[in-house]
Amino acid sequence: MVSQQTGLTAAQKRFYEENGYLVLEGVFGADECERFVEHLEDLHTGRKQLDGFFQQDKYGSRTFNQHLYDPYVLELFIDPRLHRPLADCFGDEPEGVQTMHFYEGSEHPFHQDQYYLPDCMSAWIAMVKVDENNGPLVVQPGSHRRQLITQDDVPMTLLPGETYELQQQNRYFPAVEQLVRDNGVDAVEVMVNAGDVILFDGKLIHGGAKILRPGTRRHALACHYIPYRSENWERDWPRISFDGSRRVHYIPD
Ligand SMILES: O=C(O)CCC(=O)C(=O)O
Repeated sequence: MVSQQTGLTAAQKRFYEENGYLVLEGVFGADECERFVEHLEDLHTGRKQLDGFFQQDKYGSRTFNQHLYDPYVLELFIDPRLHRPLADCFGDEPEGVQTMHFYEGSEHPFHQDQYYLPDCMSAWIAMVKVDENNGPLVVQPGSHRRQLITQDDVPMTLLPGETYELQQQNRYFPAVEQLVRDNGVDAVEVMVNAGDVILFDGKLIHGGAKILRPGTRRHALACHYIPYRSENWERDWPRISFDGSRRVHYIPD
């Protein structure tokens, strides 16, 4: 059953503004999720070939920006059912900029997506039931209204001999951990069903919770968007509108 084609209700908006995240239930149907999982598993095992397909073993097995070479992922990324909810959160037209498909829970340490992608927010689509067994998202409610750690605070520029992974492990993640403690609010794990979507603010502190049953599949497509008016875009990936049009650079009106 298709729902959430329209915008957020006043209560949903209030919850999102206060907590920095919101679960939209049943946005995608069970059949859609099953077909998508089958597609991803076929690619994973090599039963299906697709030019450009590659998987990274980074925070679990995942793909990066698959929408750039896989029409199936692109279709979900700019699915009309996500359009109004995202526009309501932004107060502006959303443009899709990045996708990550996770085959497994990530156990990704706490972070804020706007450290990497300024101005962004996410629609995280659960393709299977996600609970403590396969590693749900864990969020610190309200942290989007507190400090955002930026690259001015923790420079991305590598020190001599430092790799990106070490920069993250030794400098960025500890800074976020400190902020979690300073914010002093308990983090919550967000359990969802297949077809549910978690919308969350790019300033919200979140990560991948501990996986109780390692090796369990946890198919989820994390979609990242920025507002149309955002001038903060320095990458050469396209900004994709919900009508499918693309632009690479911000061009002032
Ligand atoms: O799916 C996860 O476990 C983590 C996702 C995440 O951190 C993100 O989408 O920014």
